[in-house]
Amino acid sequence: MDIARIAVHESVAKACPLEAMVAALQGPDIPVEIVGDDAAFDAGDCVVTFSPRNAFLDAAWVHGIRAGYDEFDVAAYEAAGTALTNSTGIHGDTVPETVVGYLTAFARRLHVYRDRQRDNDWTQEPYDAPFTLTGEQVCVVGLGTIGQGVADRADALGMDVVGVRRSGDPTENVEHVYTPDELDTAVADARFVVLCCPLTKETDGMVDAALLAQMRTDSYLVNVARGPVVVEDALLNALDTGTIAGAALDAHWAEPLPDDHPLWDHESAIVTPHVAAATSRYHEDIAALVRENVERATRGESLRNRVA
Ligand code: NDP
Ligand code: 7N6
Repeated sequence: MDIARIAVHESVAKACPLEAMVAALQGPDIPVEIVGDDAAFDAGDCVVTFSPRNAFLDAAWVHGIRAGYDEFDVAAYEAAGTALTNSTGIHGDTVPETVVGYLTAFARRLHVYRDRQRDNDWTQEPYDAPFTLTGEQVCVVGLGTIGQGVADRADALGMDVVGVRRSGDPTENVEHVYTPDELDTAVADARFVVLCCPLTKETDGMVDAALLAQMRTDSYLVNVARGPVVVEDALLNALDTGTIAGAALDAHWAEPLPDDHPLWDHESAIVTPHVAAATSRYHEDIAALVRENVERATRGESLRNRVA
């Protein structure tokens, strides 16, 4: 594959400044330019993008700057012979650190005190509300780059770590690995269930009313995966009725989360605007992946992170 141009689609601005991405991708040989929705592509193009567009199918290769590629039509890429790569592998610190933040907030009640601080309110939580992460069980659903990072940190905090992955393969710092058909059992004893899996036809709606009912009433759900992995009404009902104790959501059913969405005002929910992976060096991490693959393409080698 001979790459003659790297086209940075304007949707990249959803994750990082376009100019920073262009600068990070600059090399001696291949021109890098920003393109909009009116651009045309050909077999010399590598497109770097946040969102899919039909016109990208005319390029040689499209790089999605997210780990999740659920918005891309993989079959169309395969039919067109256009390579599609994703950005898994770069979120092993950012997202897990955010998850540790959610877990710590719930255990030490930090989200409650931040709310009260706005009203100069000194009220302390009931004696039996705070707990320590140490000794609590976390179930990590999806044990790839992000799930492994969560498991490593949870283990270091003295938590009891179980997890779920398709293969069921043993995983470092995870005491017991379940397969997806054992999800009910996997979540049953956990104080925290952390979703770190991709959105696929298997995971769409995976966390439904029945699964939430399997969880402990004092447990917390964390979703850093994709909104539709969780059934929206089922979660809202579970929070309202005390089926579970709370939830932290970075990934939502509609983004931005609508102004009038009940989650905004739910005191047992932590809502973040899909920023679990945000960092001031996101453009550099993406550019390193793209540059490595440009070199591979030049040498006629297979692309890293190729998903179509
Ligand atoms: P990886 O591909 O490294 O890991 C995915 C993991 O999910 C694998 O362990 C895989 O199992 C597991 N998995 C797949 N299907 C299922 C299933 N049905 N049940 C349980 N586990 C399953 O991906 P990443 O860790 O890089 O990212 C995971 C997802 O997180 C992304 O697809 C994206 O949707 C989301 N994400 C969100 C971010 C945010 O900002 N909130 C940032 C980055 C990613 P196996 O190992 O057996 O194949
Ligand atoms: C953008 C990260 C992913 O799948 O959802 C995340 O990688 C987006 C900063």
